[in-house]
This record gives sequence, C-alpha cells and structure tokens, in this order.
Amino acid sequence: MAKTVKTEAEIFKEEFKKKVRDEAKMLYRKTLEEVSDRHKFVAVAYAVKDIVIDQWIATQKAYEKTDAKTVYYLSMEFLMGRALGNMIINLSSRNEIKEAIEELGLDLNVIEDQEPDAALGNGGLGRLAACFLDSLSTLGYPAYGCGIRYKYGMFQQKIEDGYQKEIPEDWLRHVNPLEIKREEYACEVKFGGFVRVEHRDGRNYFIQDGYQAVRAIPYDMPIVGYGNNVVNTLRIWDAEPIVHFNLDEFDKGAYMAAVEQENLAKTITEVLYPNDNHYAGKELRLKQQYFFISASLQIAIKKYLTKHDDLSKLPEKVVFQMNDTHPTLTVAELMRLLMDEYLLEWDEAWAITSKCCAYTNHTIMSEALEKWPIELFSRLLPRCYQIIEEINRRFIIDIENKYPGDHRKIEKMAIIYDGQVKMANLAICAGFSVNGVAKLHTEILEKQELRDFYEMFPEKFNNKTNGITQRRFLLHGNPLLAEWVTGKVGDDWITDLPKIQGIEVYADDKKAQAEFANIKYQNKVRLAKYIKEHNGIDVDPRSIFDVQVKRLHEYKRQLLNILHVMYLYNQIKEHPDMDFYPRTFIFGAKAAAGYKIAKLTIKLINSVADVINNDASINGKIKVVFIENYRVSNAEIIFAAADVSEQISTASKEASGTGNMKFMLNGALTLGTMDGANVEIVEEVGIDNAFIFGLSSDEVINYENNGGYDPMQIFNEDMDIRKVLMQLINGFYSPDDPERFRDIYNSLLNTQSTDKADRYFILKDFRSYAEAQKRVEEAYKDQEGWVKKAMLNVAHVGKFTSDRTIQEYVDDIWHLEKVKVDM
Ligand code: 26Q
Repeated sequence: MAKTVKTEAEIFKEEFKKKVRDEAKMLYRKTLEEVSDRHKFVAVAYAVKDIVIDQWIATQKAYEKTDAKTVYYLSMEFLMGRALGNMIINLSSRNEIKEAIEELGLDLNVIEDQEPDAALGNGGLGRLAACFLDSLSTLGYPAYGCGIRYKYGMFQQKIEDGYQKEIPEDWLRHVNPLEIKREEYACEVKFGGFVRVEHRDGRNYFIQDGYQAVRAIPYDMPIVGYGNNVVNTLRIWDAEPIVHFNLDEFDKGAYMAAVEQENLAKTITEVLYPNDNHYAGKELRLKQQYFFISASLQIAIKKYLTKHDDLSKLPEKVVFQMNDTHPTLTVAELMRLLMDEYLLEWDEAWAITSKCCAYTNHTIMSEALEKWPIELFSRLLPRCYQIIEEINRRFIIDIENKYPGDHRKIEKMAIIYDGQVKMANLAICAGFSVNGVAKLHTEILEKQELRDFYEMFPEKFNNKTNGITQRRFLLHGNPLLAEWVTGKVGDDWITDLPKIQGIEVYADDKKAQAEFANIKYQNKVRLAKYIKEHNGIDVDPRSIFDVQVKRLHEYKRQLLNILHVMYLYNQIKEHPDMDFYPRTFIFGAKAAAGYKIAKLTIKLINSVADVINNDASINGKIKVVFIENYRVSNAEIIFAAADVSEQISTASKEASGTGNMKFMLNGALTLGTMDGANVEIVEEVGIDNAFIFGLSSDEVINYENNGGYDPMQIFNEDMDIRKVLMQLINGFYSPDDPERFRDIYNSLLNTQSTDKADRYFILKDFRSYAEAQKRVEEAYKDQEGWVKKAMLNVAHVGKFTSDRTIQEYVDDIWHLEKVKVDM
C-alpha cells in the first residue's frame, strides 16, 4: 500500500479534533457525541483557546523585548458580544479549524449560538471600545482594554404584553472558557476613611486611615488580531473581600466592619448601570469607577517599573485613553500614586499625568455630563478629592491670569463649582488631548459646548471619526456578502477596507446586481426566519426591510418613526387603493430601566404592531416588528438583512452613531438627518445614494437658544399629524386604557407638564421625514436603481473602518509602534 504523506493542514486538523474530543472527555466524562450542545461549545472553545494561548504568549514576549509603548483603553464598558466565532475568523488557521469542526460532525453555527453575549456595555460607547480592541490587535499595536467584570451585564429584555421587562443577565453562570483569572496581579483598592498627614524627613506623607478595602482580581480575555499572530488583552476586574470576616470575632465593632467590607466587595462589580447617555449620580457607580481605575493604574505602573526606574519617562511608554468621563478618576489616582506611593513632588507628578492622559467625549447631551456632589466625592475618595481641589486651585489661577476679571470663565471651566466635581472639566484640564467622535460633533464641541476650553487650549482639540470592524460586521455577520466581495476584489478589504471600493465597477453590471440582490434576499429570508421563530410574525422578504435598531432614547426619535407608521396606516385605510410598496418596519431597542417615556414608547410600538399586523384589510402592506433583546449577536443578522437604515436623531444630538456605518457596510441605504457621522456618510456615498431630511444642527441649536418653535401650531394646521396625535389619547391603540399614551402626547404638546414641548423637534421634522420616506419608496420601486445605490454604499464604506480610526489615534495621540509577532 502506498503511504500518503500528511500535509501540515491535515496534521493540524487531526490535532485539533483530538483536542476537542479530549476536552469533552476530561470535562464531562463523555464522548463528544454524548455531550450537550453547550458542552460541545465549551470543548471547542478550549481547543481554540489552546491555539490562541501560544500566540498570546508570543505577543507579550515580543512586547517585552521591544519595550513598546502601550495604550491603556480605560472604559466602564466593553460590549464584546460573542468571542468564539470572531476568534476563529481572525486566526490564520480559520479554514482548518472550520473543516475540523465539520469533520467532527458539529455545526459551527449551533456551537456559536451556545455562547452567551459578553454584554458588558450599553450601546455605542461600549461597542466602539470592542471594535477598537479588534483593530488594535489587527494593526499590531500594544494595547490593554481595562474595565470591569460585571457579574450582570446589560439586562436581558423580555417583552410581556408589549411592555419591556428586565431580566438579570447571568452570563457567568457557566464557566467562561475564554478568560483567565490572574490572581498574581491582584491588588488592593481603598475607599473612605480619612487622610492623615505625617511630617517626616522634611516632607509630608499622606496616609489614608479608617478605610474599607477590597481586593481587585483581574480576568484576562484574549483579543486576537486578524491573521497576524497578535493577541492583546482585555483585562476586566472583579472584586473580592480582603479577608473573610471571622465568626469568632468578639469585638462587635470589628465584626461589623468586616461584614461591611465583605459586602462592599460583593456589590462593586455586581451590575452594569443600564443608562445610556444619561448620568445617574449613584454612589456605587463612583465606587465602580475608582475601583477599576485604581487597580488598572497600579498594575500599569508596576509593569513599567519592571523595565524602568525613572517615572518621569512614563509618558514615553504609557498612554491612558479615557472613554468618556467615566474613567476620569485616572487623573487624580495617577497623581496620588505618583506622589503618595512613589514619592514624587507635585510638579513632577503633574508633568507626567498631563502627558499620559487623553479624553474622548461621546456626547453633548447635558443630562449625560458627570457631576458628583462634593460631599459624596470627598467622603468616598478623600485623598483624590484633596488632589482635585489642588488641581482646581491651580487651574483657576491659570484662568484668572489668562482672563483677568472674567468670572464667567471660572463659572464655566472650574473643576469644582456649585458644590460639584465636574469630571469633563477635570479631563480637559489635565488631559493632553480632547477628541470628539465625528466631524460635526467635534465642531459643536469647539463652537458650543466646550467653547471656553477650546479658546483656552485649542491645541488639545481634535476629531477622530468613529469606525467599526468589518471583520465582525461583514466577514462574520454576513458571510454571503463577504464571500461575494472577495470574489470580486480579493480579500484585502478584510484588513484594508477602502479596497472594497473595487466593487464600484460592478454597480451597473446586470449580473453582479442580480447576485448582490440575491444575497440581500437570502439575508432577509434569514431574518424573516428569526422573526417567525421569536415573534411568531410572518414577514415577506420581498417587502422593504426598514430598520431602526439602537438604544431607546427620545433624541434618537423612535417616536418619529412609529408616528409615521401610524400616519401611513391611516393613509392606507383612507385610500385603500393607493399605490403602496409593502414595508416591514423593524425596531430593536432597550430602554434604561427607569426611563419611563422610553419604556412607554416600546409599548406604543408593540401596540401599533398588534393593530396593524392583525388588520387583514391592508393585505400585509405594513408589518411592524419589535425584536426582543436587541444585542450584538442578533445585530449581525439584522444589519445583513436591512434595506433602509433609520438614523433619524434630532440634528446635533447624536455624537456620531456607529450603527449607521454597520448598515452601510451591509448595503442598506441611510434615511437620516444631517447629524453625527451621517454627515460624513453622505459625503462619502453622495447625496443621491441616501435620503436626507429635517432641520440642520444649526437650525436646532438656533431654536434651542432663541426659541421660536411652537409644536401646537403644527398640531393645529396639519390635520394628518393631528389625527395621529389624537390616536395617542383616544384609545385607538389602547382601547382598554385610552390614557395609556397620554405622557407621550404631552411630551409633544406640553399641555400639562412644565417641560418644554417637543424638545426633539419631532413634529417639526415630521413632514420632511414623511416626504423622505416617499422618496425611499419611489427609489425602491426601481429595483435596479436601488441595488446600484446599495452597492455604492458598500463601495464607499472604506472610511468607516475602525482600523482607520485607530490609525488616526495612533498618529495624532498615542504614537505607538507596530510590533511584529512571528510564530
Ligand atoms: C453615566 C453615569 C452614570 C451611569 C451611566 C452613565 C453613562 C453610561 C453610558 C453615560 C453614557 C453612556 C454611553 C454613551 C454612549 O454610548 N454614547 C455614544 O457613543 C458612541 C460612540 O462614540 C456614539 O457613536 C454615539 O453617538 C453616542 O451616543
């Protein structure tokens, strides 16, 4: 018999299959065939981790050897979603792994579906952090993501009787095979107590006494770069009690103190605050912030000191990027560590701190600005508070020197003012870089919200337009389109998205159009199936899939969308023979648990869905679907299937948006306002390939500053709008309780409350929106024209890769060097 020589790939596959089998055996005392799907997932995950581990070690060795500068991306949120599928596509051995899994008789989709989403974030800001980590590894830059290992991440949303119910998401109830506990890096974080000053050897020592302490324990998760052997680390911290309290303790005081410490450790990392773009001044939230910042900085400095002894050169090796103001305690804690633990003088410590810290602003919504009451702040973090007082004292002197006698400047810029500690002001004063997340957003910061700071420190301000990773949101989420693109232009787009522009030459090619249209259709069938399974609703994949998925917030104006659906329904009922292209309106959104009007909007959407979906007389022309528990894993399916991307925030309110980019990448056309990154999307794709409507940001800001908008006038003059609004309070969608939607009605017309009526200009923009929707319909009827526009959207998405964003951060802010990892 002729001996066949095994190829390397075959050997690899055999080894991988053996590993999976062995894991099943070792973990569950069963054969792979006998274990449950979830256990199959665990076995496969361990086998993949085994491959990743070697690259992880090699990467960290390479970093050590080159002594490379490292960015610490400090964030309260990392919305990672599932890791396994993403890890596999990023590994160079992806094809062998996929084949081996198949040869084992396993279905990779089923395996992937077993993994719970790591939902350690709310929305845009948290998902951006996850995309950034993917890009940092793929570009080969040394990086740590630092955050919190919440026991309960973003809540799981159930819809019951049309209302949102929040269910705790216990994502860690089973083992998490893709993390490693690193006890050797545990450290202590202290809260409360008081600061005592000791004068010894000619200097003051600041000593915190009477505090409560917890042990911070890091868990590391690997972040695999695409095909380059680079593996960075997401380090998330858990809290444990320092000592377990002693039941024999006879001293009651000591006993109680021990119990309290234990409780503190239990509560700190218990749960993610589910507020998106809304500040809640909760003590526990401040504890969470200090907890992960103190631990992350302690470790970063210790790591630096293993190779260096001169802390004044820390900025050459370390940069801390603060993801919004949530990690701004970095400034105070770094000062504290440098002075109190490493005995530097104020000026030395300040020189280092102000060269290490950079701040990203993600919102101009005033209700999202973090301001902590002095009382709370100084009680919880007495030493940090002292330090901030001193930073503030010196800063006010600077302001006074620059603007003598101008008290208004101090009022606006002081860090401590009106009994509050203002975190944004601290971040801007101490940081060397302040960036917005889209061109328009940065302009508004400079001209409006942060004008005084911009005037004082113009050199700190810069823009970094957000991006998304095409590896998760096209390669993984939309394999059909990914393969089609690769077939047309090769696979360079995977790490060089602008290359995708190569498909532009096919925009007029009939055959390519048909292929492209068919892929969209297949993806719509996939989503229709998901909807049938989860909602029990039949939707027609030939209808227009019109999608708005994002957090529920008044400024994002899901209400405008659903009011327009109500209006269309009225039109069809009034004119049953009118021309109307069938449309499926798809919503997905979580509302913060305490955000009443947002939760009521969910109920409204579901009530409208109930009426319309069950009205046989309209022949299924409109369907309304609310997708329960919108999250990263089902987002991938939704983006792939969308025709229309609803990006309809009140102009000036959405800092950037990133869902808009994910839709574009998947060939959906933007229906939106000139807000956030929509402006740049239109710039790239051309105004003819998007549907733009509504007030400009200047017009909105002008109304806000000078008044002159009266929604009641529109109500009085426009009978279609009036009819829709009356349906909110006449029981049309709530026969059992006609008053149910009264608060929504009031928010638009202010007949009751003291709030401003229609703060988000919904009625003002309504006609313009309806007219843009009409243009969408007309454009869709021209199938070839539509497919061409969709292809042009994909072709011009290049700018919106997070690889580009990260490269800009590196060039302008972080100044890192790429590291090569050879295996
Ligand atoms: C603050 C204090 C207490 C509790 C919670 C919060 C909190 C939590 C999350 C405040 C804000 C957030 C999240 C903000 C956010 O996601 N902003 C979005 O960031 C995206 C990435 O830059 C942008 O694309 C979006 O426009 C912006 O809304």
